[in-house]
Amino acid sequence: MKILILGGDGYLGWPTAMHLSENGHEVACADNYLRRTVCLNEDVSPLFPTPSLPERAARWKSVSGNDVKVFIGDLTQWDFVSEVFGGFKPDAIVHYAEQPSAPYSMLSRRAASQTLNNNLNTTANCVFAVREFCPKAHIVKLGTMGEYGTPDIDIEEGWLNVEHKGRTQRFLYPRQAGSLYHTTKVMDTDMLWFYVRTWGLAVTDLMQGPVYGATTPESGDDERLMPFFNYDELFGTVLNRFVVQAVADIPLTVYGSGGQIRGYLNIIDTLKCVRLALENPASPGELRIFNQLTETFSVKQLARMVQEAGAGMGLNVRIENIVNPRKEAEEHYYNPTYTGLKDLGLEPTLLTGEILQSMMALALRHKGNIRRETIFRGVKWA
Ligand code: USQ
Repeated sequence: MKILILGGDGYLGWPTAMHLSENGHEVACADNYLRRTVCLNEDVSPLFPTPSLPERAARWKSVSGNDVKVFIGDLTQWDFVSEVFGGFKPDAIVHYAEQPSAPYSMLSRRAASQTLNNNLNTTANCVFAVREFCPKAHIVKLGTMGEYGTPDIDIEEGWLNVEHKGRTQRFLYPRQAGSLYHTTKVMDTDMLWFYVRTWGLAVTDLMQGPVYGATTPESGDDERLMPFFNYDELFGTVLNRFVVQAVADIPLTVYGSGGQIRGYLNIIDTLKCVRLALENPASPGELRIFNQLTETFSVKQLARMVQEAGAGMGLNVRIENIVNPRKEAEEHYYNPTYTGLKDLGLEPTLLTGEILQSMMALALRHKGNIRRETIFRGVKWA
């Protein structure tokens, strides 16, 4: 297939580009370097430097022989969107092109506005471009488990049958997001559902939990092919942060009691899930939703696992419960269904001490780059 990755420079975009091209697809990436720009503006940096997208594409070509086409520009601008879609004419689109940080979306009015403008306008432009340039193309959109929040009932895979006064209807499962970033993903889902009903688009919406890891089969140990590995408060997801804190002798920053449960997955499984969704597309007029996680943990469970894996490497990892800067339930029920992707063939890569130790070994190699002042700045929700 010809697959266009929107947000191809990001934490998941670049590894997905390599993975799909290695699996025989023709791949193009579009990105405006939003992540790089915001990191620069907010003075946070990844654990090791990440070459530009054309540099990574050239390196990937030299090691694998696979081409990845690169478009640099802003997908909120229609001229650029029409150049990319009109030029490449994809069979499928993977849409990652969003401001991905919950804390950043809560930082200031400006950051909130940037998150709204970027995330909603890229999704709208993607929908309009599909209609204009490739109406049969399948859109695979990255959503988030955070759209559902932490309801006191089981979380179904996207939809809920509601019986009311003797009649029934299938609705999108109720959403109650926990940050403005997560709210933009709820709005994306609503927008896509509207255009699926109205224009008959084929869409898969992947409700993904926090991802961890940096190494994929395609990157191997070559750090120039690895994604951004952020560990700062704005862009680091919790497990990547804990691994870096462990090697830097910074107490693990467990927010509040640490009873917050989320669904996690290894970056390797993100790639497998996205490929499975692409190779088994939704039908025209269908909004198909999968919950994309492989196991659930509370934050305190993760902290203990990191502590134990660190001990195995001779590290004395400390855990600190700090006042939670976010507004979220710290003790709650959490029981999501996640069978759809396994039914398509996903074999999960579960979290082990060995995986944690390999992440710590990577962090140890770059210990000198760790900027302690970026670990916690206390972006408050309320
Ligand atoms: N947490 C801590 N200590 C930390 C950082 C986080 O206790 O130092 C806690 C948070 O309070 C939260 C949990 O760990 O309860 C997960 O936080 P996170 O920062 O790893 O993830 P989150 O902000 O929810 O967002 C991340 C990604 C986002 C993705 C989402 C999946 O940034 O792109 O959509 O994970 S989910 O959370 O399931 O919606």
